[in-house]
Amino acid sequence: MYTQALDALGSLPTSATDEQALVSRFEARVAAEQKIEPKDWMPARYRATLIRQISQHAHSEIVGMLPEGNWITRAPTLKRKCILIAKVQDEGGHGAYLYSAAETLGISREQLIEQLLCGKAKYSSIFNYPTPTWADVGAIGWLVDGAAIMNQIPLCRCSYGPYARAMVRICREESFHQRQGYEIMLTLARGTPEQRRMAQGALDRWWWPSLMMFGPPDAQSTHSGESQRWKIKRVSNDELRQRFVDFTVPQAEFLGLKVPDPALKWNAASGHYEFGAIDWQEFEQVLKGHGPLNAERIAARRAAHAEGAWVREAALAHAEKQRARAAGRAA
Ligand code: FAQ
Repeated sequence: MYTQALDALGSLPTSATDEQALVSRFEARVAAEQKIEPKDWMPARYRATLIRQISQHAHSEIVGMLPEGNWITRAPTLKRKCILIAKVQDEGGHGAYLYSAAETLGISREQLIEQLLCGKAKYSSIFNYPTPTWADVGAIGWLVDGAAIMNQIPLCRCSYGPYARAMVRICREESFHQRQGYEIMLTLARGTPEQRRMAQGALDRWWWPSLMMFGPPDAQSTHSGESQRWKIKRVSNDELRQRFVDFTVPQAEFLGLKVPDPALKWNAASGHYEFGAIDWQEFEQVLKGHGPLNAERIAARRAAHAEGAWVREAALAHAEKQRARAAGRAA
């Protein structure tokens, strides 16, 4: 990855006129829907924004394994356990694709992980909430993966090639995740009164944090203007949030569950649901590290990183041995 960064440096402009020409060519390519690839020249802020967004996304996938991972040993049946293991494993895979996509921009995986572990890098607010019941696993699949897909489908058309391609694959898997979550909710909603109460409780807990996942309101979104101009983000935070509400409320009705928002109502004139005010103070608190489980999540990642040190060392030693053997054969 450092080689790619050096290649990019090799094409650094030598004068303001050169720089302007490079910017114009870059913008024309973005406007023409051509993908920007790792070795292409790109503005420094485009690179920095992508590193920030892709790495936050990768960290979210990895930290996102924890809330559901908590239920693997307690899944209600063997079949549910197998499905949940596969789902959580998929999230790990998504994190790995995304770290690789970020590395193409000239930052190493070690640096990215260090930024997560020292608290410098963000990850999605949603993963700082607890999963006290099995229904929370269903609600995560239905709502959190549902919101993730809503946000990620437009990212499949992101102007940066490696991110767009990773998103295509990830979205396919997320769609299975969303359906498995909805199927858990359906089973519970059609079950005993106690199971229905569990399902309703999980919807109550995850509804508002899921709406927050789409990020601050457009008027307060610091990166949207630039990211939309560069076609990293294709659809605004508020527009995606509205799409999610419009899509999900009928699904809750089908389950016979009540969305915990007294202000929620269908507006036939606009063709959209109106919904109540989001508690943005809660969102800010979670982003500042004061959510219900922020400290626990980071502590779990730090412990996993420390406990995995021997695996990284063994993998490096194995790779070195293979390299030496191949070099010996070639000599
Ligand atoms: N949580 O100017 P904007 C998943 C930050 S994957 C934390 O609007 P932007 C799969 C933002 O970074 C879920 N921070 O920012 C799964 C910025 O901070 P900074 C993750 C947030 O980037 C399912 C500041 O606020 N998905 O769920 C959040 O233009 C189930 C200003 O915001 C992605 O990451 C938040 N919710 O738009 C796994 C998708 N929202 O760095 C396991 C890719 C905003 O300036 C189980 N990312 N911030 O200090 C995106 O699409 C965008 O980055 C947004 C935010 C839409 C999240």
